Amino acid sequence: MSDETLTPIPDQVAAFRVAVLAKLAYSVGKDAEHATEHDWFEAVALATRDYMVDFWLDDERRTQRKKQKRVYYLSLEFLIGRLLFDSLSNLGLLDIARAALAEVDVDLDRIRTLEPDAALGNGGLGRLAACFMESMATLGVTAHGYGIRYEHGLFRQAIVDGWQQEQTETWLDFGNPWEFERPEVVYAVSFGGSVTSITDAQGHQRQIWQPAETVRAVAYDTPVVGWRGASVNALRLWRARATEELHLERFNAGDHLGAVAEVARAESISRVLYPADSTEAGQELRLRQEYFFVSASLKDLLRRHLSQHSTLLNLPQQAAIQLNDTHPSIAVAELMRLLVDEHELPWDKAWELTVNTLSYTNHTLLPEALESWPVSLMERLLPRHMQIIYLINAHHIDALRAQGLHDFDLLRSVSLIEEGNGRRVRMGNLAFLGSHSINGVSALHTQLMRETVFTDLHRLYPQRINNKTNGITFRRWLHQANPALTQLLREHLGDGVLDSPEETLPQLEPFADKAAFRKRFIEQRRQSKVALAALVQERLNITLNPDALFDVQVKRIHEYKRQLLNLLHTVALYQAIRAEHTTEWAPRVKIFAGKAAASYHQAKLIIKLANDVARMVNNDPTVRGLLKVVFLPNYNVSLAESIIPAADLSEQISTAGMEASGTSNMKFALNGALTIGTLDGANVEMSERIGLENMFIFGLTAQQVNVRKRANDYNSEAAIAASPRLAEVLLALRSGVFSPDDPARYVGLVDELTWNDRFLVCADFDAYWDAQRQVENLWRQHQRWWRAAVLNTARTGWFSSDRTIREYATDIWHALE
Ligand code: 26V
Repeated sequence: MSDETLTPIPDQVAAFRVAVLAKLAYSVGKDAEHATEHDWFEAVALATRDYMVDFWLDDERRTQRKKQKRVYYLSLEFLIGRLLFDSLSNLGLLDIARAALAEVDVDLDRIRTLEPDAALGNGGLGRLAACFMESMATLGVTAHGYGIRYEHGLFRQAIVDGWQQEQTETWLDFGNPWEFERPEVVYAVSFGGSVTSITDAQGHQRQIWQPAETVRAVAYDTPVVGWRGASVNALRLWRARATEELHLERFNAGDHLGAVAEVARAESISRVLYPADSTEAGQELRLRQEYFFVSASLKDLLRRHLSQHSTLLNLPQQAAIQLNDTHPSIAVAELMRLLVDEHELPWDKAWELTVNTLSYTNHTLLPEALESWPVSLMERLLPRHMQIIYLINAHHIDALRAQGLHDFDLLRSVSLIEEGNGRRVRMGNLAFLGSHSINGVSALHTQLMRETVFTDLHRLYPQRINNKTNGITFRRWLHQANPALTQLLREHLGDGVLDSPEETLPQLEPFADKAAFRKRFIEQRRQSKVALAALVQERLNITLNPDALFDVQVKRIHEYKRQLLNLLHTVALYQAIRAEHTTEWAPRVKIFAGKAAASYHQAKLIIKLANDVARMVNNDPTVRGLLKVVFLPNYNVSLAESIIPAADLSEQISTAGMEASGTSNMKFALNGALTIGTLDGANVEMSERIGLENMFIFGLTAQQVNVRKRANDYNSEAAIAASPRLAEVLLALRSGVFSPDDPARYVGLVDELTWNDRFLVCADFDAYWDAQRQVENLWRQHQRWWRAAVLNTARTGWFSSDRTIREYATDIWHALE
């Protein structure tokens, strides 16, 4: 985007140029003649950071002076992506920087691409945390993000012979110009050992934890600036270090390897992001990561609180701690431990402060993603916390009995401990009990939380569950990702659209009926499609027709997201195009991208299928250019920024009831893509605002899915028998048409669909096929399509994360004056 100073003021340009050259000389140690492009990137980032620091220090002073309430956002993931344009554009420096660099023959848009894409997250949950950080800074909510400074973010995905291969991600190789290391902000975090009970001088029973192992958590701060420099907050990420550089005693005793191994063991905590977003929980290192960052963060925020207030009794008035999913939910026990054991508060007081300070967001109902830890592991790693959890549980169950609730099934379901094969701690229940607010991320998801995972807890605490429908930051997903559309909106709606899109975007509606405006709208889309086609040509050597319908599904590969349904449709379309020469097919490009968890075999097979189908379709001359299939490797934030503005059709086709919200659905609609989707997650609220007539909604509803599953009355074999088209697709897959090198490759997959179609792919296939024909119908009625596209943009303002954050700040945090 170009910022509001259309002609940058010469003084500011000169000042920026001088600042960059100074950084190049004194921080990078190069002169302009010998600087590499990367040196320039670093110098520009460092100069930009300086602009933020002044605001930042001011804000901190103001927060202290006014004793403003602070929000602490605890998240194991922050999928922030590149920060250069975020920062420049929010500071109003984008055009100034571009002009300043041009004077020294450096192309800002080129050096932008040298910044590594910080992938400290898996997908939606991590990206949401990043959007929230930006919105909190924009709204002037005093906030601190807390997480882990992973040395390696989410793996890089290479596609080798059609299969996903994971490669180590190395975003820190050239250092990180945005962060401030804070060697003086360091906390000891301990594990293991035992707990002894003593009676202190006052005659109080006290529990003393004697840990076996201690690591250090060192802080690294990244400033996050809001739109128009509104305010600057810090993202504080912890790095694990060994307590002593080398365990000297062991080293001196001759155990050289053992000494090094201990260092490695400590530092492995912040080594790598867990790359699974639903399975593979339950590993010790993961629990160590969770406790490590929670403990350091809580100690840090209590220290800050006590430095400003002399008491902890007003903690809930001065601090709100939001738990992003259950990953930080050990915070319930750790805060209790700190308050009771270290600050010597009575248990009941500590519990009241804990509940009133903490709140928890749930992001998934998938049973395999609901965290629980074996009691035995907890006891070994966090013995004092296990005691505290037992105690919380006992108080809780006693209170229920005192209220006359004796129903065994009820008590069992709301307990923190799951009995049965190996006892486990249910982290969802722990987070629920320890929080005053529990929120879902879309209306449907929140309702399903009440009806499924938390039915009984909800009955006991009917006020706690509330909804906060997700949002996205328009600065990144409109201004930065789509400068051409942003410019068009500014021309027609004025600059207010940049500041208050929620109020301003609806004024776009009348333009949907104006042919001249639609023409401009179509032109900007075409530009983005040409740019994406160039990227595809360069990376995959596949030629795309920018006038074809770009049909896009990009997100983590997961069975419930049903990339497979899209691929079955792709194959059906391919067969139809070959067979039905008389039908007029609209040229279409199917674009897929997304990573699969390394251990998720079925998801990896789906990637292979996409590549097999692509190879077959793209090389078949009888397709006559009517269909192309593309799988773009290594989906990340930057790639999303290129793909989303170029999409005509957005695929949001999860099995109803399974996608908590979705956020790419909002990004696509904002950029004017039409959605084909199920009534799932935030699609429901999108359809209420955008209008069913401007979307392609199909398939079973969550309620219908539920009925079929519960009554066990779904028979996919019958669904296949009733759909000759689907049967033909499955037959082709089964017989190896797409895998001549290994004809049996997809037999298992087809069997699964036939006998155990857990995600109701076959049940929805015909409805999906029909919806896709409606897509083509509308696409052919050019002007009607683009009218709907404009209306999608006009009606998506509500999905700004500013709106979401305003709701959190008002209803949960009480943090906006
Ligand atoms: C779970 C686990 C467990 C094993 C280790 C690593 C790991 C990482 C993440 C998760 C939970 C993933 C939950 C999640 O990403 N939910 C998504 O949240 C989005 C933001 O609310 C929402 O839009 C998506 O619909 C939802 O799937």
